[in-house]
Amino acid sequence: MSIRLEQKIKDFAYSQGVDVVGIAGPERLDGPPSLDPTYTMKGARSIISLILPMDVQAIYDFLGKKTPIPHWLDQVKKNQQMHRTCEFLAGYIRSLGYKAEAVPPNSSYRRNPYIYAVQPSFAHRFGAIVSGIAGQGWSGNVMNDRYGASIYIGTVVTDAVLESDPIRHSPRHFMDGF
Ligand code: B12
Repeated sequence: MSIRLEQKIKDFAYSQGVDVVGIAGPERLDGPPSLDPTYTMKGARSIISLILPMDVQAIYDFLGKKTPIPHWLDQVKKNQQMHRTCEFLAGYIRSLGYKAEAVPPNSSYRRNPYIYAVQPSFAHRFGAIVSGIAGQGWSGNVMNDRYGASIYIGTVVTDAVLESDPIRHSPRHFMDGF
């Protein structure tokens, strides 16, 4: 039996050390401008959303005023790892005959006449929600079952029409349940 494209994509991401991966197809991407994958790549129809956990002890050390450095280093390391993984995953999808691009985890903004505007090329938080791997939290950040809100998110866009993963929780799951 041949392996489905969605499963191949997930298996590749798992092989890169990312254990939370979700997929959203075209019907999930009809939303606010920052959920539009075609800003990143013309013809994009689906997205793959990935999650890496933060080093939680480093957050305790930061908030406990012990030292901020481990959290800063973790942030740099995980963003780089996420960017690299998304670039590799996009390359893998291209090797299967589709178009694909990685969205940078951070510092990628839409062109705007106001030079300090921070409207992202793609909102990773919206992407994680519509891919079924995260839900809205009170802080504005999104939360995942396994890692809570202490996560970094990455996104790959592709012109492949992929089947969406199920949305497991109601929109208020983390707001009412935590
Ligand atoms: C701009 C930005 C910042 C700016 C914020 C400036 C500002 N005043 O808004 C600054 C530099 C301050 C910042 C800081 C941090 N950021 Co930041 N940031 C971004 C960035 C680049 C764009 C976010 C954005 O504006 N999106 C546009 C809006 C329209 O969409 P959105 O906010 O993503 O969508 C959500 C909200 O709009 C929300 N929402 C809309 N309406 C309403 C109404 C209510 C009531 C509620 C509750 C929510 C809500 O729903 C959407 C889905 O969650 C993203 C990367 C990206 N490209 O997505 C990272 C990102 C959001 N940041 C992230 C992180 C981790 C951080 C930090 C924790 C980093 C750190 N270690 O210090 C801090 C702290 C943030 C905090 N206090 O919560 C993560 C969030 C992970 C998560 N768990 O959600 C992201 C996704 C980066 C990543 N690749 O993982 N960030």
